[in-house]
This record gives sequence, structure tokens and C-alpha cells, in this order.
Amino acid sequence: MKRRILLGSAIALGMGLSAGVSMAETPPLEVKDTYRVGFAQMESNNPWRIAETKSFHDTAESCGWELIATDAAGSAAKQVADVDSMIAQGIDVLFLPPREEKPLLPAVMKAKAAGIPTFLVDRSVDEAVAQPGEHFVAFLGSDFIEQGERAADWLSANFSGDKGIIVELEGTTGSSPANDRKKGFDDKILQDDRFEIVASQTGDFARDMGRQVMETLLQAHPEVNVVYAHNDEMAIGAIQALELAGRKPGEDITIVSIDGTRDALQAIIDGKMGVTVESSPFFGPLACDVMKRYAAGEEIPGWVKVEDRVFTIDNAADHIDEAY
Ligand code: GZL
Repeated sequence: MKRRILLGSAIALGMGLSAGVSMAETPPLEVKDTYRVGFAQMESNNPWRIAETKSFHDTAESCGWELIATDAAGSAAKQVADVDSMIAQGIDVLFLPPREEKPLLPAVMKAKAAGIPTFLVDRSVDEAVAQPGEHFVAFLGSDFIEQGERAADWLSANFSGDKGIIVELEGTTGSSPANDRKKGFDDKILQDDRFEIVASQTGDFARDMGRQVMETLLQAHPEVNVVYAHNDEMAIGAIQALELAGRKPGEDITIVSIDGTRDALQAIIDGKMGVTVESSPFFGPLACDVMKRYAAGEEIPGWVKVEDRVFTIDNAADHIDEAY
């Protein structure tokens, strides 16, 4: 769970309170022309993951990275093992998108113990156990709670019915985006008494599992008229299931999602999806910039927050060419 306490500490710092230097600082990184960089990807089962990995490869040459990139094929245990291997190969710095908040804690702890600075990208670990500025340098990523809240805000403002019966397709169990997108959306939408969440189940951020879960939940809840998916892949899968069952997404059921993939923007243009809140996968350039600032001795905030746009029928066509 990405806590907003970080914002509190940023505000405290802004108030001029002294930034107590942690006794257990993160390992230093010297300024060099080239760096041996580890990027331990969790999986490559959807366009978002593929775009993120490509972003790191595309950044490597310009940032002086000798990039060692691995793919854990959806296994948190293998992702930890991949980091072990990178440590043995003597990487200078680690970029890690932790598949799940708790199982990836050992990777963070081992990298620090080996004197390797770690930057968490696109997902975080359980920050009740591992903190930025002590166990890892920083989390680079979106505010997933805010993404859920923005999805709820759009739904409240654009749903014209008297009663919204919601089915929620959750992301990977135990991952920070799934935890926080659920918290942000559920807390916000239930403030509007027209809405009820009748079912919430993981589709593991995957299109086919999203389709299968939607088929099952549609049989249990034929009255459903809203689907909230934690990512576009599951939303597209849900649209497939709904159309196979004779439903008309965008007409008799409202689809709300997150990411901003090409297929989602096309579904919005086609009138099948209402909104997708952006969650950019293009972390390569940001990772390079933050790493170099850290090496130069700059103070890096514990959360380098990525700002997201919202895509609807009003702007989807303007952005589909840049989508992945
Ligand atoms: C978000 C990222 C999520 C995407 C999914 O930063 O962790 O993982 O929203 C992806 O599409 O699987």
C-alpha cells in the first residue's frame, strides 16, 4: 500500500523541518560513463509490460547502461532469483518493478546488503517493512489510489442511471496497483449512493483471465451495468465476454478502466469503453534521469510521482497514435 505519509514528509520538509539523514542510508552510486544496470521485469504477458521493457532497452545506450534485463514470467520467486543473479553479476544499480508487495522484499534487502542502490519502478513493496531512503532509494510511479479515485469521479459524473451495479476486476493479488486502485475507487464511488459493488475478483491484470472472470460474474450477476477493471487488458477481456453474452458495452453497460493502451483508446473511440485513466509504462527516460541525479549527490524524494492523464471520447483519438 503506497501510503500518503510520504507526501506528509515532503510537506514537513517543505516547512523547513530538517530532513533527518537516515542512519541507514541507501548505497552510494559514483558518477561514471557507463553503468552495469539490472532491470528485473516480472512478466511480459501484456502490452503494458512489453512497452515498459522496451522503454528500458531504448534508453540504455543514451544513458550509458550495460543493461542486464530478465523476465520472471509471472513468478515472484523467480523475480527474486533473477535479482540474486544480477547481484552476483556485479550490477551497479537495480531497477525493480516488484510483482507483489511482500514476496519481493528479500530482493530489496539483498540488493542493499550488497551495496547496490535500488529504484522501484511502477510498483512498490510493502512500505511498512521497507522504506524509501533506507532500504531503496525511491519509488518511481503513479498514485494508484488517485487513479482509482479519478475512475470513480468519471463514473459518478457520467453515469446517467438510477442504480449502478458494479463488478470489479482486480489486478494481481498483493500488488500495490491492485491494492491501491481498489482502495481509491471503492472508497470514492461508495460515497455516491447510486452505486453498489456486487463482486470483486482478480483477473491478474491479464486479458484472458479478465474475460473468464467476467463470464463467471456475469452469470452470477446478470443485473450488472458497470465494470471497473484495474487495467485495460482485463477491461478488453470483459468487453469480449459481454459481447459474447449479447450485452452492448457502452450502451447497456459502462466500462471504466486504467492504463491507456491502444486497444482501450480504440474501444473508447468505438463507444464501448467510457474512460481509461493513464498509467504510463514509459519509465526508461525517468529512470535514467533519477539515477544520474542520485549519482551526482542530489536528494531524491522517496516517491518520484508520475502524473497521469485521463482519456475519454473527448481526447482518445488525439492520443491513440502515441499509445502502445
Ligand atoms: C502499473 C502497472 C500495472 C499496469 C498493468 O504501474 O504495475 O501492471 O496497470 C500491468 O497493465 O500489468
